[in-house]
Amino acid sequence: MMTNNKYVQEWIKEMAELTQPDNIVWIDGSDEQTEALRKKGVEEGCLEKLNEELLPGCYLHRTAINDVARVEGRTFICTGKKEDAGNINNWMDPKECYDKLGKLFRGSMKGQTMYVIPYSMGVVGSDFAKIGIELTDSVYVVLNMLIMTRAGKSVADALPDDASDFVKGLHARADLDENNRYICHFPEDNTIWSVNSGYGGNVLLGKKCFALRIASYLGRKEGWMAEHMLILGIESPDGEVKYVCAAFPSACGKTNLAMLIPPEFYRNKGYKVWCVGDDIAWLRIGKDGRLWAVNPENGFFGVAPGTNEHSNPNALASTRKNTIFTNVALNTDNNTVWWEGLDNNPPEHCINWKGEPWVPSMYNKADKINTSAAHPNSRFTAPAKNCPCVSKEFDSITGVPISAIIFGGRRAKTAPLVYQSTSWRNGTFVGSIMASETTAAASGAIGVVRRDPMAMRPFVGYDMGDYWAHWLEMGKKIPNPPKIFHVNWFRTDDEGHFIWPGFGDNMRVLMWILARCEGKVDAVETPVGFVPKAEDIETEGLDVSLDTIKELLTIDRKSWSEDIENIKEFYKQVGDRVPAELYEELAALEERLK
Ligand code: OXD
Ligand code: MN
Repeated sequence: MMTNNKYVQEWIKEMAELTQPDNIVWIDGSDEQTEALRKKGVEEGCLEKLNEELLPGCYLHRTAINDVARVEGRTFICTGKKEDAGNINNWMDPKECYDKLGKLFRGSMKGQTMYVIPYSMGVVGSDFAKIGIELTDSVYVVLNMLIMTRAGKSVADALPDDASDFVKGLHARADLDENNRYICHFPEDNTIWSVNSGYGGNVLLGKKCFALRIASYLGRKEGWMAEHMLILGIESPDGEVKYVCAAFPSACGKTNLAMLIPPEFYRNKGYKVWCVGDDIAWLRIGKDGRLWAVNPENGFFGVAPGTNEHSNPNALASTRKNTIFTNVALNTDNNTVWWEGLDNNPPEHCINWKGEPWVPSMYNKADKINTSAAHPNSRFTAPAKNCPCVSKEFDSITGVPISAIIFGGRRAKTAPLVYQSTSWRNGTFVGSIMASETTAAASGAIGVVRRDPMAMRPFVGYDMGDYWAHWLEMGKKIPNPPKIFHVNWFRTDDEGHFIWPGFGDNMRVLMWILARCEGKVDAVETPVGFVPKAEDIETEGLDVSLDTIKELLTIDRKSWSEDIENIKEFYKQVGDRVPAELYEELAALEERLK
């Protein structure tokens, strides 16, 4: 045992009695142990070593074909009272769930090793940091957790002997049976049980399960916030850095925005962008009355397809060493990796994500999942310190002060390029009505609106209405709160083409947002909030006309009015804990749109 903490010892003993591993190994975080585990992974066949010259320290892993994404339908919040989990979450009675999953865990580690991973979300020693322990039978999970979190002996040492408030995570692959796959959270016991999956978001328990679902519950209890947000800093030529957080639904480009490269116009002036985080922010009120943020993670678990020299050179650079790739294609000519959208040269000899030989002619846009070389949700797990634009404050124990919170969605018509809410309360409303439209996927309707409040729909560990109430409550407590904005990079013209160039040019919108925070620029009042005057969006070096900017900033009253009906239905679905203040905001918006 690496600790004298008797709560840890007893819990591990109990879990070992349940799962019956042949032996138990503590993860110490040393290079020697990590290297030995990589070798073991290769021997066992769960990892393939990639070209050491081109991709030093990099490995490829393939999950089971039926196990390639988070499974929201099999994710449960197990609170004593069903109402506390709310209508948006799946709920199971805790006792029933422990019994049901106990049967699946029983004996599941026979013949295997149980790894004990002590890890910290946040820098050890920071007021933000929280400790968890994950028990797993998967070497792949261990190696990913060593990248995604601060893990090992230093964390075990930091856990006081009498602490019982660590997060207890148990994971077993079992039979990878999708019909018995469960990702269950017991916020009242600080516990997470995950069984029958080997895919990242379901099994790297520090990430979505702890840092969002359990942490959001703790944040409400303790007066802070756990959010699905990137954190980035914009450095001006005089060296001052201002920070913003942004929440977008999954697969809407958070990693790209977090690592953006400023347009040449700004680069020449000396502006820089620094990445603090690409997925999760923990926010606390600082002594100075501002809201401060840390990224509790230590790596990036990014979507590979679409990542390239143009879309995100910093992310690509982050994956060139000590990275684990999951479900991408293997180029067998040189033992490197490839994915759709990396470049226009698919390898001639390649093994696809399913482990089968693949040639470029197999690709069929209408059936991406079955015909692409890399799975559309294939991933890289890369250390944050690999990122060329990682912030100097990445390891700061105080975090960074936040000037603006930015919500965003993928809307063809409804939302303008950017608008500013009129208050924290109105901003909370803006977050609560966040939505994205489905894209041209292989199956399913195009343009269906999915409401995804604060991008937290799958990640709030309690009732959504209570979560909104917590936002409103926080607003009353923060003396100097960030301003709240909404952006939409995805507005299209009548032919369905994107109007805004996106990527690095999104910085032009961020600059308007910062100017608003500093009171340096006027805005136009509209029914939904403040929008920029078209000429205040910097277009130097951009091939977009003033008329196009005007179009991007128009408020389409008809589509907003239609949206109101959808919002009302959604609020009804969330249920009777929706705060009255948000209904008032909704009524006021409806009135202004008339
Ligand atoms: C993620 C997600 O993997 O949001 O970050 O799905
Ligand atoms: Mn995410």
